[in-house]
Amino acid sequence: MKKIIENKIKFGRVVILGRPNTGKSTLLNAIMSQKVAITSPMAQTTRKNTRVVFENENGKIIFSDTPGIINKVSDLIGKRVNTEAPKEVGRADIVLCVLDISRPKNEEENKVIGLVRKSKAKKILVYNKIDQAIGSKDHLAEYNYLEEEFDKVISVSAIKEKNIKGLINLIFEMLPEKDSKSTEEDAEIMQAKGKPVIGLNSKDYIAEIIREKAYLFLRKEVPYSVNVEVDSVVDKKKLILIKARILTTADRYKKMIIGVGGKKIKEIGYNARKELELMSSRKIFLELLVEIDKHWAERDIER
Ligand SMILES: Nc1nc2c(ncn2[C@@H]2O[C@H](COP(=O)(O)OP(=O)(O)OP(=O)(O)O)[C@@H](O)[C@H]2O)c(=O)[nH]1
Ligand SMILES: [Mg+2]
Repeated sequence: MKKIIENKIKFGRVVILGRPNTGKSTLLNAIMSQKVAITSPMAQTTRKNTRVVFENENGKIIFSDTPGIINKVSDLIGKRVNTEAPKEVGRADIVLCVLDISRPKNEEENKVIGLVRKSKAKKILVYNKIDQAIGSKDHLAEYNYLEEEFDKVISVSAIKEKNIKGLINLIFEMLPEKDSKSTEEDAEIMQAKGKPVIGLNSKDYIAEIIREKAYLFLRKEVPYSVNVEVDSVVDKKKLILIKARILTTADRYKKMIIGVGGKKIKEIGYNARKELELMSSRKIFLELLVEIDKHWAERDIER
């Protein structure tokens, strides 16, 4: 009983930072126990900051998943994506800096560390992929020196959902007991809008699922040429009819996305449909076209 009285309900903002591919989006999905962000082995899979509300008996947290920051980018989208994480850090109560300790450290980490250093928020260093960081793949010793810049350090496996509860408890412990009315209100507004249970009512979410499958089945630079637009979602009672287009910037990419005899696009469409059916428990018909649109990146920047 005493513990409950002592435990004040807390509200806070937590921003997840890290270089690309460290498992930030996988970690957010593990925290939320559902898929709220797409993931893939390609860098900068996440293109925009994604905010969701986590709630338990200790309070509510607005988590922001950010795209991984890359040191040198020349393309339009990469440049725009690189500006996302810095925008989010200012209002954070806590920043989580996610590291992939199964991969050697290199200078790519420095930009993220620089951003963390500038932040006035409390700081947690998260060693991720401990399931994979074994034997010659254990690079923990290369990252250890960073610990002194952080308030706390924790090891997790986002994919195996190891120590996720420990991380959530640590976050609640570290959240300041300050007046957090605006965070509380923002969390309520987001929850009223139906987040994090984003579903088929969200064209953006469907587009993300399709983009994820394109990332999984396409290689090299092709995924970076891709954007997905969902034109319509119609409930036909027996099934849901979704019309969507994969946009790409060049004819050679379009050919690769379609594949020999349409094999690739079928694979992408099949896997997107299966996932959307599983999520919605409805039958889905997905009409997926590939189109050349040289200017989608410019439009994306203006948004
Ligand atoms: N073995 C292992 N793989 C993981 C773990 N967490 C994430 N991954 C994998 O690492 C890859 C990148 O994961 P993401 O969650 O997309 O990484 P991210 O940091 O969000 O990347 P960007 O959005 O590109 O910045 C995916 O293939 C994940 O399945 C983990 O704990 N263990
Ligand atoms: Mg991501």
